[in-house]
Amino acid sequence: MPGPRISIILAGLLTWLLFAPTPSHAIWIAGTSFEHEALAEDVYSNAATVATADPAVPVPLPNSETPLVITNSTAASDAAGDLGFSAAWFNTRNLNGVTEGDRLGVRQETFLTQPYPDGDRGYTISDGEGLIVLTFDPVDVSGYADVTVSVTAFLFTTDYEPEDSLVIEAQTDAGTVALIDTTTTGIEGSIAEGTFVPLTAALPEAATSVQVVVAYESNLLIELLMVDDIRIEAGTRVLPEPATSAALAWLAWPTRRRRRR
Ligand SMILES: [Ca+2]
Ligand SMILES: [Ca+2]
Ligand SMILES: [Ca+2]
Ligand SMILES: [Ca+2]
Repeated sequence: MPGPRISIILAGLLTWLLFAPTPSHAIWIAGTSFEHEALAEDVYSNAATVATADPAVPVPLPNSETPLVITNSTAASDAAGDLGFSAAWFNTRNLNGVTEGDRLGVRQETFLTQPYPDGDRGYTISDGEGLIVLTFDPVDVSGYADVTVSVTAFLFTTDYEPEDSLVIEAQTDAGTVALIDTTTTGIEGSIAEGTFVPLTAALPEAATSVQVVVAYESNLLIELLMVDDIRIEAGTRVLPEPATSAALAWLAWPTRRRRRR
């Protein structure tokens, strides 16, 4: 049995090894790459996305019978270990939004000349003729430090007007951070077009929950957005796992026992 001083040194060393920041080996918390949803060679229509809709009221975009996956329930996503998501449309332009068959939801776009950043499918949003908001399930990040949110985005190469915008943000209980926000700058010049661009933001250290939101305002089929490889990761686990606690307790045990004498 090691002496008390050795025990303390060993415990300290083990603690440092376990809790030292490991930026090159991020700890996976949650995410999705849309690889477990069904694929359909079809387009999506929703008769409620019309020019007369109240701009302040979101129009939910449920799955179609095709089946095109626009929204995935938490339960269905949990089965695959993925993050769930849901989509809604807002009438921001007094146009008929996704009434005519648009590319939307989990898709495998065959026009791509480069691979998806992960797997062989992603989430496409195009020709919304209004604002489409894709919201991912909330994630508990308490017990982690140096938490980051990453989303990889692809915008088809075209001329975006100032009214078009892309906002991807991480909404936390300690504030919202943007991975990208083109609402004041416009899309042109704010992000490379025609390629997958990884976007990352660090969460406030006080955040204990986070929700990733993608909001895309556009009006043409060619103004096509894809997102993929959604990741919520940590640099450090703050709370020790039970096995770790047991190991530390064992190393400290001789010290405690001697003190009690
Ligand atoms: Ca993917
Ligand atoms: Ca449309
Ligand atoms: Ca452009
Ligand atoms: Ca446009």
